[in-house]
Amino acid sequence: MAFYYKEVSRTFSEYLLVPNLTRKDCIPSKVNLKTPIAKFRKDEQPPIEINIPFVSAIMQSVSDDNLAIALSKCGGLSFIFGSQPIEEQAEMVSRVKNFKAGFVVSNANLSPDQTLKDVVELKSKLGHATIAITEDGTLNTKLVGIVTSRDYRMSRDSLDRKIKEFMTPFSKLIVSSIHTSLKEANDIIWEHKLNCLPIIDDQQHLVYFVFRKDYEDHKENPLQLLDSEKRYMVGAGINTRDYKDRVPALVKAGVDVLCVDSSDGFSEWQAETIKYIKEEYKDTVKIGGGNVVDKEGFMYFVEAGADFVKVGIGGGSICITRETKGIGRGQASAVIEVAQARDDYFKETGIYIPICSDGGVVHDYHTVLALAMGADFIMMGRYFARFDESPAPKTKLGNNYVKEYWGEGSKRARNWERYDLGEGSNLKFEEGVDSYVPYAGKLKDNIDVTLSKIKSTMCSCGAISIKELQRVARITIVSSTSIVEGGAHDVILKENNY
Ligand code: RVP
Repeated sequence: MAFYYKEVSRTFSEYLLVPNLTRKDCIPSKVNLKTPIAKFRKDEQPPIEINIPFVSAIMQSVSDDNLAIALSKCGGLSFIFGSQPIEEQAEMVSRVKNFKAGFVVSNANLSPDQTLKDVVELKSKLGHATIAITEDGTLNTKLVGIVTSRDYRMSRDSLDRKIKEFMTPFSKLIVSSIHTSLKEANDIIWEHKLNCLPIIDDQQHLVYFVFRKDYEDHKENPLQLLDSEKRYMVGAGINTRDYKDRVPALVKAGVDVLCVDSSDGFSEWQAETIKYIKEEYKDTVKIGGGNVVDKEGFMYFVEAGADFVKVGIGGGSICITRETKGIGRGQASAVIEVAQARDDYFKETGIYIPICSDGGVVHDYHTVLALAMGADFIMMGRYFARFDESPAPKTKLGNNYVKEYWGEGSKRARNWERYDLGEGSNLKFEEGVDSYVPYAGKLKDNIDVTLSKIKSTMCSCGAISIKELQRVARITIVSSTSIVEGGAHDVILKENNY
């Protein structure tokens, strides 16, 4: 006879946190959200920690190098999507690792024989006020000047005026060499009252600009996630088919952590993949696996040698696995059971294996619930797809801007490896949809708001760290009637609320 769970399968919206006493020293500015993402022993420092408990989903519409840089700047980590050719994924990883905070590669470049009209057009297309003028308008030739809005007057200058007549020529520019550090560049900017400093190589090619505003920006990111060489940290997704080729390329590109990406990860293929990587690279490569929804799945990964385990089947906003295959489990129930298994294993062995709650976060408070229920960190797709930095196209739907967001199990992504049951390279049916999500602006602005909410909730629960929250949280199930009570009710809402 089949096994029947005694408990109902539940999701985050069915729970609430009950406040504890808030001590006077328990204030949002004291909350520390640092959290481990790879296995460690009791009394040892975790080998990798992230500064905020958020990672971005292994999805084409979410995690490319651009989003990875933006998220790492804020203290989180992206897992660059694996459903792309090996070289392209490795190239994305390497772009994150080689990104120099504060150093910007100029994409607004013209030649001296072009005109003010070209300047105006480029400025309105890209939104940049500083344009590099090079011999042939590309970065492959010498820098011969720059143009900023101080160099021309729209009210007087004719649009066909040649750039060479009004640019600030190279001879009058203050420039610096590629060996300049960000701190030195900033000192030069201040000393000479510049808005930007061109950084050139020994052939006078423009390598970067350093802008005054970017330095300030850099200082505003105290939580940025850096490796020991002060490079941004980044993760990447892999599959159970081409890992023998993909992993070496990603490692060479400098990836910090890997994750085997699968909708249902409780499989011999995943164990084989993780064991192979651990044998090849020992502990120099950190690798997580998933997804699982119960203790058995978690323990299977533990035995395979996983550094972290990802939890969740069917809860993703674009995921229809539960509808198509009838498998899965409410995200809250899955996290609660796996967290218990992790704690039991830690008690028995002194080895702590972090768990990641993946998918199904709809409201910001769901993230605090996931943490309180035992997740060490949280993977989100829909949340990040909405931002400027995600690779998803932005478009207008009716009167509103939206971003496209498609599942890895959709026809659009064609990521058959994620759903592979050992039988070949095609997607027989879809497990994900193609959709829109409301456009929400810059990643940092949104993360700041979400983090403020999390910290505030944690203070109400009397906790200033994730571990403390997990120890002291009191969680209650809510009835469907009390869920109604939790929103605005029995009032006539004015327009533009929320
Ligand atoms: P969400 O944050 O709710 O949008 O969920 C994102 C998660 O959904 C991903 O991290 C992944 O586990 C899962 N996913 C991605 N594609 C699909 C699918 O097509 N079914 N599901």
